[in-house]
Amino acid sequence: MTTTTLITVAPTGAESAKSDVPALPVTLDELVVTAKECAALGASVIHVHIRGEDARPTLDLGRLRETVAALRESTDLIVQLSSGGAVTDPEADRLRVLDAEPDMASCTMGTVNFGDDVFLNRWEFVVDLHTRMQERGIVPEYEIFDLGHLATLERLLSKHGLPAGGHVHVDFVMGVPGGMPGTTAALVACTNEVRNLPEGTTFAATGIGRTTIPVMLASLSAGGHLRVGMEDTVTYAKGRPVESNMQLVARAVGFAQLAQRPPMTPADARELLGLKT
Ligand code: KMH
Ligand code: ZN
Repeated sequence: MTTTTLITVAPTGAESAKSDVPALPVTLDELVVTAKECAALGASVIHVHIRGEDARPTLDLGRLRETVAALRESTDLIVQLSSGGAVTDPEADRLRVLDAEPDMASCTMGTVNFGDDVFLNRWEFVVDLHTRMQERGIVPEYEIFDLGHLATLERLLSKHGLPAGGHVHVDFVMGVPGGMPGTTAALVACTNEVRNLPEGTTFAATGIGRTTIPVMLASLSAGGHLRVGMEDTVTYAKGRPVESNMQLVARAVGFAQLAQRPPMTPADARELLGLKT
């Protein structure tokens, strides 16, 4: 089992409105301040969705490039752009995210019902994303919303080869209404399936909403890593809205320390994930 915990912060997402969640970082300045503070607490990766002037989700390439540059300039976090975007984003815009040349990008392994919406990830699109990332040396984080997505990943790797850097890292996104539940049983089912992936494959997990804490504890006890942040969690405890992403990262760091697997440094995370240093 790894002796340290890779902590990813997903500070913004594409689902919450700033008007509903005022603490959500939506401007570049808010994002940079959040990134610096989360890095100081122990995060090593930042999973980024950006917003436009109107605080609504956007995949505008110029803004994405500016964001990648600003995060690199002000932190040593690994910059992972979301290629998932919002459920309404067209495939071409999602592929264009790679032109912003992040260290990593998310790569979702299949279609899933997403609340009242559908998060569409056709096989041909998944192959296109994976192949373009291989060509450009962008390291994927494979997003797994359901058990079948791990079977899709096995198929993808056997037909189209390993990702850039050669290391496979997956993130179980649990508790989405329409995806797998955020339970220990579901996480164990996923870890059993991970055994069919290349040796050394690592996993992180995040639980949406009220599944945040059970998933965090299950992942740590199973030797996994953590993703936390306001993309996934806007309620800290019953009746208590999350005050900041730092509050969520601090809680994750506390749990990781209790598990005697303190936060991994960005340098160690780069090595683990097969990123060029
Ligand atoms: N916003 C969701 C529809 C990702 O970032 O790659 C997709 C998502 C996954 O958040
Ligand atoms: Zn995301």
